Amino acid sequence: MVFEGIKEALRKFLGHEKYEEAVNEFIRDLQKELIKSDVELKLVSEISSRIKQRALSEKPPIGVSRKNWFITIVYEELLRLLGGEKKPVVKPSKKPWIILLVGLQGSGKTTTAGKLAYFYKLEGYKVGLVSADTYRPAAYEQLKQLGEKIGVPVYGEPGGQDAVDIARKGVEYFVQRGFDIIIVDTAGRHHKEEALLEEMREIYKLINPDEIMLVLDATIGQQAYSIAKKFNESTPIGSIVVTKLDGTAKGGGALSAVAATGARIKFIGVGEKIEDLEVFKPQRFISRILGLGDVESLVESVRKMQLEFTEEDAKKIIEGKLNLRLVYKQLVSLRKLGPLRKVLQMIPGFEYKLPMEIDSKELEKRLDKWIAIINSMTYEELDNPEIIDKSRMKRIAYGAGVSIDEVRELIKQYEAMKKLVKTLRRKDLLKKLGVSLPEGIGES
Ligand SMILES: Nc1nc2c(ncn2[C@@H]2O[C@H](COP(=O)(O)OP(=O)(O)OP(=O)(O)O)[C@@H](O)[C@H]2O)c(=O)[nH]1
Ligand SMILES: [Mg+2]
Repeated sequence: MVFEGIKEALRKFLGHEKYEEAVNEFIRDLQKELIKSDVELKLVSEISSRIKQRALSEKPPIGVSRKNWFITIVYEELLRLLGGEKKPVVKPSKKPWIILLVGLQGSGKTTTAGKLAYFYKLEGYKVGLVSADTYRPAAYEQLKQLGEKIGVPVYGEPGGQDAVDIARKGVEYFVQRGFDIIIVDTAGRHHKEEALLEEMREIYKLINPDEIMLVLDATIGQQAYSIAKKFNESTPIGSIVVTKLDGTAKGGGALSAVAATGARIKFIGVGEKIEDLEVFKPQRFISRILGLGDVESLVESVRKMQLEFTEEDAKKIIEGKLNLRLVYKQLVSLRKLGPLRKVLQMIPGFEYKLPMEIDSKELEKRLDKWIAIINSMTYEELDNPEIIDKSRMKRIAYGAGVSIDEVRELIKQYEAMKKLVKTLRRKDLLKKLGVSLPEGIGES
């Protein structure tokens, strides 16, 4: 698997004690891994300096621990390398849709033509295949056999010489018969690249395809970048298929071809069989190489940080069922409302109790710290704060980027808060404050 070592690097990062050192070490490991899997050197240096710059200068959003923030940055930058967030569109936007497959010799064009035909057929499209390869002796036979296996008609001229003419006639043939998708396989068997590119250009001009797909062999290494660039200069590449990603750790070159063309990887080939084609999902791919099952949803939650403090939560607090999760939600909701002083002033009965000298900025800072601290606790710790011993405190403090004393302080505050709620209940103060209690609560 490509980028296999990134997982290990991230694991190391998470166990590290000092943030800056951890970042630097992770970046070194990442560079090694990207180079090992043939990502182009310029891209390697670009991505590492971006990650470093962001990790050391950007501040995590409120409520996000530095560790999680860092993972988010790595995720986003890897995603950028692969062309960004947008999912590839595999559904043709018109009919007929003509796909021209291009690529070097042996890259997997013919195999991919068959796989694509099968994929689209299963999606309910009427698909035709055209063999415009007059160089490989048995090219037409190869495609015809594939077509027969999946019940897709193949146009070709055994022994034909003029690839450009065959391509034109093949497309015409299927268009006249009302086919939805027409896939044109071309030759890669040129000794000189220039002649190959020229033939491709001619076919391109004549059949006017809706999509040019570049087929890239994952094992090709660093050259992938320049090959993709060259193809793109001669005919505008619309999408990329990376083949043979099964069983190679060196797909980085092919994956970084995206950066050379601006085209998106649409499919990946993961085996020799006709069904071994996958729609490429960059998000899932990156989650997989980061080895954190659920990076996607982590990133999602880091971005949103939308926690609503519900009425039910309020009821729980009044009932004395206060726990750190509730405190957390409350803190985050509070912070989302805006400047603290204003917020406090909106609470009836509170305005005159606010001493003038209170430094709301200072308070805000403290709240932000608390949020970060709670954020680096485990669910178990949130539910039973009493299990938080010295070594847990140390871990939490590191994750939140605060001192151990600050963690201890929060827990103390929490205990005090819990006691206060109990007192309020007992003394029936809540009623006086205008908070109506649910039936049977607050009488104890
Ligand atoms: N493991 C693996 N093998 C593949 C994949 N795609 C293609 N191949 C193999 O790669 C070899 C070349 O595939 P072709 O489809 O003939 O390549 P081509 O680009 O059409 O080659 P030319 O027509 O000579 O330019 C064949 O042995 C395929 O079985 C893949 O995703 N995984
Ligand atoms: Mg072929």
